[in-house]
Amino acid sequence: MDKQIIQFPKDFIWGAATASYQIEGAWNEDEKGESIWDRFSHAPGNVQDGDTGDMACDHYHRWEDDLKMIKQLGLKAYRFSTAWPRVLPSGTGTVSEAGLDFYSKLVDGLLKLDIEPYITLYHWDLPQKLQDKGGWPARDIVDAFVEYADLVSRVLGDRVKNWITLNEPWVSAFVGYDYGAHAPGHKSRHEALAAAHHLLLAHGNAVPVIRRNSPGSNVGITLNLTPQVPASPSVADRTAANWVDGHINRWFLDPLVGRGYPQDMVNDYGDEMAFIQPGDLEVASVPVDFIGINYYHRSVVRSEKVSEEENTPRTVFSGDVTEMGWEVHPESLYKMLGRLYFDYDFPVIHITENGAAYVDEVSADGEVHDPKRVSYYARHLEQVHRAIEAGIPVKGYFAWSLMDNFEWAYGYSKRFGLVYVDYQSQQRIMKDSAKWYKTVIEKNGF
Ligand code: IFM
Repeated sequence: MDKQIIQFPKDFIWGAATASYQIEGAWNEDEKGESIWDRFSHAPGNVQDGDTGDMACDHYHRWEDDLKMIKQLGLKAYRFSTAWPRVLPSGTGTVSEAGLDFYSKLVDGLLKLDIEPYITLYHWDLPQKLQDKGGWPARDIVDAFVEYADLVSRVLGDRVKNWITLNEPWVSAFVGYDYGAHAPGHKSRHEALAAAHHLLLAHGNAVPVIRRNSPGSNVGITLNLTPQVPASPSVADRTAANWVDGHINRWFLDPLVGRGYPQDMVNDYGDEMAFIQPGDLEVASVPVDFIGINYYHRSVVRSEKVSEEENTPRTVFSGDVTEMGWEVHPESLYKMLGRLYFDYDFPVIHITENGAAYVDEVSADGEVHDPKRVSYYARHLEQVHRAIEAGIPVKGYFAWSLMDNFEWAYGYSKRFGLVYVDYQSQQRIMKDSAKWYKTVIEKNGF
C-alpha cells in the first residue's frame, strides 16, 4: 500500500499557470494590436533561433481543447494572463470586442468545468503604441494601466474572483529597461527605476478599481523572489548578496508593505528618482489580499561584477541545476515563504509559479518521461507543506507551466510544461509529471 506522507489542507488550491504571449499565438488576428514582445521578437538577434510568439501554442484557436486538457489534469484553478493589446489594441481608447470575447469565453469555459480562473492583468506584453509614448518609464502609463484594468475587471469581474495586477515587475523593469534582454530591450538603469516605480503605482491605483468592479474578489500582485546567499563569509560577498537582495526582492517588497524604497539601495543607485511624487508610496502600498511568489531557485552571490557595463554582482549556480542553469534548492522556497509571512506580514501567500525546464523527448512508447521534473515538484511541494505546518498561510500552488511554451529570450528551446507541445503538429502529450501532479491533486498530497 502507498504510504501517504504529505497531506495538504482540505481547501488547498491546486493550479497551473500560463501567460498570454507565451501560449496564445494569433499575434495579429481579430484587431489585436502589436505588443512590445511582437516588435522585440521580430527584430533579428533578440530571441534564440529567431523564435517568435506569432503562433506559440496556438492557444487562441485551440483553447477549447486546452480546457479539456486542464480538466483532465484535475486542476482546481488555472492562472492565465489577458493580453493588453488584444483588448485595447492601442493600449487605451478603442476596445476590441473580439479580444474581450475570447477571454470571456475562456472564463465561462473554465467555470463550466468547475475550475477557478486566476487572471494576471500584465505579464509583459505591453501594447507597442504605449511603448512608443515612453512605456513604463513614462508616468502616463499609470492611467493607461488603470483604464485597462478597469475594462477587464468590469467585463469579467462578475465571474473572476482572483486577480493579479502584475507578474514579476522586477523583470518588466530591469530585464526590459536595464539589462535589455527582454522587450523593449533598453539599457538604462534610470529608465528601469522609473519603470519599477510606475509599475508599483499602476498596481496601487488598479487594486481599488478591480475591487469595485469585482466585489468580493481577492486582488494581489506576483513577484519573482530569489533568496540570495553569499558565496563566502567574506564581507565583500555578504555585502554583494545583500545588494542583490535589495535589487530583486526588497525593492518591491518594501514599498508594497509601506516601508518605502530600501535606503541602502537608494543610496547605491544614486539616481535622483524625481519620478516619485508626493503620495505615490502610499498608493503603492495599498493592502493586498495575497502576495504571489514565483520561485525557481536561490542565487549564490560573489562580489565581483558581471561586467563594468552591467553594474550587478555575479551570481553563480552550481550542483543540481535545471536546463536554465538554475540551482534546484527547495529549502530556499521555505525560507522565502517564512520571510513573506514573519517579516512582511502578508496575510495570504500563493505560489503563483514554480517549475523546471528539462530536456524532454517523446520516447518510442509515445510518452514523455520526465523524472527530474517530478522530483523537482515533489521536493518543492515538501517545502510548501513544511511551511504550512509552520503556520505560514500558503493557500495555493500553481505549477509553471501548464504546457511547454515560448520562454522569452530563449524561444522554444526550454520546456517548462507539464504537457509536452509538438510545435509542428501542435499535438499535446501529458508528460509523466502531469500524470503525477494529477494524482497529487486527487489525493491532496503524495
Ligand atoms: O516563463 C517564465 C514566466 O513567464 C515568468 N516567470 C518565470 C518563467 C520561467 O522563466
